[in-house]
Amino acid sequence: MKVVCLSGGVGGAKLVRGLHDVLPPGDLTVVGNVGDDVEVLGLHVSPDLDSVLYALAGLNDEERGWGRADETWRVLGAARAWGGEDWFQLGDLDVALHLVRSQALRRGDPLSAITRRLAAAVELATTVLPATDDVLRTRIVTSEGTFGFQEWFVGRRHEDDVDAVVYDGAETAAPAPGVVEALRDADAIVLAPSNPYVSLGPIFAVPGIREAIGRRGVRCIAVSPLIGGRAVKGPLDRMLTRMAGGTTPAHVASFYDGLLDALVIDAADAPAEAGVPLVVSATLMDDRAASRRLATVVLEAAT
Ligand code: FO1
Repeated sequence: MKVVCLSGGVGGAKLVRGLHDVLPPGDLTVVGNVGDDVEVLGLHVSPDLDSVLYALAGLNDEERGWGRADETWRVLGAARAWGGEDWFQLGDLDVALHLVRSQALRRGDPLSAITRRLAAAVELATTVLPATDDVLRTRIVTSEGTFGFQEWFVGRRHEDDVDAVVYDGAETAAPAPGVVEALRDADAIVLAPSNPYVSLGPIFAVPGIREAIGRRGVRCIAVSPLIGGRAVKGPLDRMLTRMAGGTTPAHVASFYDGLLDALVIDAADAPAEAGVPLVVSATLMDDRAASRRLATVVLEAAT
């Protein structure tokens, strides 16, 4: 069963890992967000693609939610001592990946080709595609100004209320090679429990991706990123309250605007009415077994 999963970082990567575990090898394609990519110390960092790669390779730090397990921070400390920027924490092991990617980008290789090589280096059967090879950056509009995503999220600890989210470069971006084809050939499409504004929004903003999902003849299932109306991690509940008017399943479903055949919600959000069929399950993925269980529920809803 060929499945395409659109995913952001931390929460999305947990479902991706579950899908990867329960599907036959090679049946999963992940389309990842690049809107929160950032340049730090001259290195190109793709946090969401990296969260997916690290989770699939079993290299991720479960506790922190991003970056690698058994990480050390000596490079960052040394860079700080030389007067370098240290607002965005790059671990020593993590830096290795950014060095390899940045060198290849400078050589002119597309991000999709680089990501394919990185996935091959850790022998992943799952295909990981950036939504686009073009430069697309999420910007956060607040009353204090407009900030790059990481500047707001990490630098300002996502404390400013968000008035709007914009996707710089989206209008002229094209889907990365393989994205539209994977959506066209999929037996099911899954929208991971990622922040709709800043993780899935930038993917939908690439012309051709939402349209390809709209054209599908297969089921499209989303997993709500909220549990009991609260974000498991991050600012989504505040963003939804301010920009969509609430944090019920109906508010989550409204973001996907006619694309969904079902929304998987946590038992803590049921009963509810969302204008789409709801599947009630336990959606907290606090270990690998929970990721597999939720992936199984999603795949049942998708068939
Ligand atoms: N998140 C933080 O809150 N602080 C950091 O210093 C930080 C560094 C970082 C480095 C590499 C990486 O792949 C992710 C990193 N993240 C950090 C997480 C990241 O900002 C967000 O989780 C995602 O961009 C949101 O999807």
